[in-house]
Amino acid sequence: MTKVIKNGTIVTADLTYKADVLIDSGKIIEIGPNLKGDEEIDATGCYVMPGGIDPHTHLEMPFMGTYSSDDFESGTRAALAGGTTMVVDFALPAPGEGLLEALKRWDNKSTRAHCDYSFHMAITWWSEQVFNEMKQVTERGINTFKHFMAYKGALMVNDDELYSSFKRCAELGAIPLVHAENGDVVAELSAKLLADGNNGPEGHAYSRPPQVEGEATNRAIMIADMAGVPLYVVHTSCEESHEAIRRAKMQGKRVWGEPLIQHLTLDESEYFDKDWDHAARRVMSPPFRNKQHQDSLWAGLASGSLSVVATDHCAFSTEQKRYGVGDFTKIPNGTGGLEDRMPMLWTYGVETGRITMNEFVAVTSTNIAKILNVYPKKGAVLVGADADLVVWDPEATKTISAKTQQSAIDYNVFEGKEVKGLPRYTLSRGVVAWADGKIQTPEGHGEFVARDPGMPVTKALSTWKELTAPRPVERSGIPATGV
Ligand code: DUC
Ligand code: ZN
Ligand code: ZN
Ligand code: ZN
Repeated sequence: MTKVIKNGTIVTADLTYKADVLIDSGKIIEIGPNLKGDEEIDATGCYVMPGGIDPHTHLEMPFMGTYSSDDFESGTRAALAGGTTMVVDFALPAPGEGLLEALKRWDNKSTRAHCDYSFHMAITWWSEQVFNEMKQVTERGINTFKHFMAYKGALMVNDDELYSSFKRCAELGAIPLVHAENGDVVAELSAKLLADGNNGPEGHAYSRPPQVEGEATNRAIMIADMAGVPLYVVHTSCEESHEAIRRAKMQGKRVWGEPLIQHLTLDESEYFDKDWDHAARRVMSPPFRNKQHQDSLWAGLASGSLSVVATDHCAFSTEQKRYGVGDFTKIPNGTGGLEDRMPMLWTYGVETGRITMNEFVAVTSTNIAKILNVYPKKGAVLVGADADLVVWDPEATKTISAKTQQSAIDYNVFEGKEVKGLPRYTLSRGVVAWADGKIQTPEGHGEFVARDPGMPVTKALSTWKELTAPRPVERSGIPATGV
């Protein structure tokens, strides 16, 4: 059975043109005018784009005394509703737990996915076991390792551990990811705020100023450089961090930055809402920033100094947020966004003229597919690629509301926002997965996407090491030692 998407305009990261797309057995088999197939999907008035890839989700994650509320079922349903056809979730070993042990838990949870998925592996502690298991993890098709420079006493790793793990990544051809915030300073500031009686959700923002993020981003970039490995900085939220990434790029380092749709469109005033619940629901790390930081992130997307727009989807209900009444450090950190990332970015980016349609495809799909080494299987409209596609209706509108969302939680941080630009159909490996406001693929349709170790980019990075390798100096006239 073949399927043909007819009368649409194909939009990729570099081209816009009219053509039909013929699909068989989950793959694109032909692109061109007047194609025929057994089944037709009408894309009149629509753009046909690569399905979105969200490389940053936390589904059913044990965190801060609870579990994030969207699991692989509701999370991937939300993804498809918003035009995203692949998510990359973080397998998170408890400190002391083996990586393969944690991976087993993620394998079990992800059997319920409606769309394709992959994992990053988090390094939350360091030992010979972790060193050895990193190789087995890459052999399972996971070529990215995440490091938390914050969450002291829980997930945080220190600089010696960062350097060891980054060097191991370099050996394995894997890429390290960092959550860049100075966890020591955050802990100090939090304690001081609480001691002074500032225990409300706004204390969360005060405890994590842009400087803690800028400092950690700079530090991670320098450590990655010394380890001879590229670096991917998750949730870049401020100019200080963006500046470090820009500078590194200008120096020829392979460093990528990932702003979130939340940081691009919501600002710090949310924390000063009179309603405790309103503010607490928006507590995430890093926190929302002011307009100048937002302008910096938008400029980064337009200029190419920032590469990917993600969500860090980590949804907690109002009830879970209330664990932090009287102590903001106990508010589970995280916000949702999987369903809204693409419509919000289209509305606030493409509709406003801040980014082009082609840049939209680049930052929601193609760039990350290349970084993660799954291009052109994913992130492409090309013959041979997986038919993970979105038929995007630029005229469709809706008002975002918790009442109609797919996410399992009881609110939406974008509540009331009017969006223009929505999926008419989302296809996952050639199967219509979202249509008519409903999920169409069953639980378990999603498959694990293995990613090759031996990233070409990591092999290209030997300059620093060669320039700075220790060389013995031949000396004459060695002074005599003391009497
Ligand atoms: N930040 C969050 O807000 N939630 C999950 C983890 C993180 O780093
Ligand atoms: Zn993080
Ligand atoms: Zn409110
Ligand atoms: Zn995260």
